[in-house]
Amino acid sequence: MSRENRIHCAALRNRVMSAEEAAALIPSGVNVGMSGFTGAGYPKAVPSALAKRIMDANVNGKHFKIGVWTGASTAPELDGALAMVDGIEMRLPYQSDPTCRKRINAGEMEYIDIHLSHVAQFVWSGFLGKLDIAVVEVAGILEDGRLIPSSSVGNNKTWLDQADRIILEVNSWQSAHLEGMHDIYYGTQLPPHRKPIPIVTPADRIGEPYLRCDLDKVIAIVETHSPDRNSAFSAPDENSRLIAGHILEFFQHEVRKGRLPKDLLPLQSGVGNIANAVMAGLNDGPFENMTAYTEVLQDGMLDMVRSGKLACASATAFSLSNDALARLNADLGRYRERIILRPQEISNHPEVIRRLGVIAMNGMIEADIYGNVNSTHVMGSKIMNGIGGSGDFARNAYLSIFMTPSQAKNGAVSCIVPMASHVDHTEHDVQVIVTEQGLADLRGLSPKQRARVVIENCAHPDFRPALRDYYKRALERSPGRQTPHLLEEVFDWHLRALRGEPM
Ligand code: 0RQ
Repeated sequence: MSRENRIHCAALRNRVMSAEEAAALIPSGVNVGMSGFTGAGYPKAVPSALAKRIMDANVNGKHFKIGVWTGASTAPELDGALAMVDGIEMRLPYQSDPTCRKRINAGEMEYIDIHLSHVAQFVWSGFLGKLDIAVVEVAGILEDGRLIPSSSVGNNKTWLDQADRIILEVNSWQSAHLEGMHDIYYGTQLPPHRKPIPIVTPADRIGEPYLRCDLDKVIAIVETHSPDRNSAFSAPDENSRLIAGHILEFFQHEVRKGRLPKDLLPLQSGVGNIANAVMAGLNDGPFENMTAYTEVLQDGMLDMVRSGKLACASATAFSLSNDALARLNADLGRYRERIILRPQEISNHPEVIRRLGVIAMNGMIEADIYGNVNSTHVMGSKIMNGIGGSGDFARNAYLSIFMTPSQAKNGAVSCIVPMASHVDHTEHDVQVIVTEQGLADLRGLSPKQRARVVIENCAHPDFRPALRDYYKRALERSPGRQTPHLLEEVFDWHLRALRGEPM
């Protein structure tokens, strides 16, 4: 992408400055709403300049920290840089940065893990305190001051609306052809004034292609020319291929039974390699004319748009490898007709997800034999990333599927356990569990019936005998119980793993 003038608003031209000058306008102690969602559309220059400033302040013995609110995960230039200098007091709502994760688990950074669809309304309602400053990347500024959104929308509408002061990063690396792809809905209200969100198919556009911005609040504009994170996906491994295969077979079965239409229902797909592999499987599979109502659009889904398998994809962000991005940019005009990027309170809106009948497919850390799912914590107390949108989708989906390899840590850890060490999605919101071993369809099963199917279909053969033994003894102890457990040993599995022994 060439460097070009993307600032067409004459009134804002005199607010252009360097990243260092803009960072100097952010004082310690403020809450900053930054753009960025799964490595796309985050500010590339101001956070790093601010990190440098924080480091200098720390050297001089000053305590400089800010609250960082985003759409979801960002990149080393934002989360990484600020966490490295211990500059984040409070982080929300989803992160996946290794340094952030370390700081959170060391008690050096507070972290609030909330459903992605809730963030905007929490801020509108004032539950999170005052939003002082917005730092938002855009692809350009129109003559009248409206903003062309970047490769993610996330919470940007809310940040621009709610913050007292605004810093814009105008990134000429982002394709100018993004213009027109977004659908920013300005009709959301707080109760008791809420109206229905008028989306009845994933392709519906209900808003406008630009972000509105009060020009009087803009205190700085920084021009950048820097790429998004664009991490490569690994080629689907054997486990991912098997998981994708089980899901495809299950969909075909559901279509034969008349429980899913032959073009399926709108797909939601979580982050990571397994989710990407499932999309690759669907791209090679028998279904045509599918749609997606999701939050992240990864390589696999982009390939499905390209092949025509996916008629339309609605999301809030891209999360692409460099190769996929090159394919997108080479033909963005064509993709723009079939891809819509929306604010995350709409991409993840429970009302819309329920109405459309979304098929939700998300990764997990572990599930227990009764179908409770842990998406966020390792061994019950260490945060991995966060719940992200998985709760928004799983709770409201027509079909909610969770997937994981049956084992982690080179076979030392079973991802099917007697009792999940932390629960993000209860048995009531989990309908299908899939591992490379097989698929457990839990719909219509009681807890005791579920336990048998989860152990026999999903657990790794190395752990199956111990799980059978646990369940058998729990049942013998209390045959009449709704959900039999041996409370005195239920976390022995995790305790063994914490001691470095095989579970
Ligand atoms: O850690 O890399 O240190 O070894 O967890 O595991 O197998 O690489 O799986 O990348 O698909 O992530 C749930 C974290 C899975 C993700 C989670 C360890 C494992 C490894 C990652 P190491 P994998 P994935 C839309 C939806 C919540 C948010 C969500 C996630 C690391 O899917 O963040 O769904 N989901 N959002 O070794 C101990 C176990 C383990 C384990 C895995 N049982 N015990 N460690 N690991 N299982 C997107 C957004 O909302 C933005």
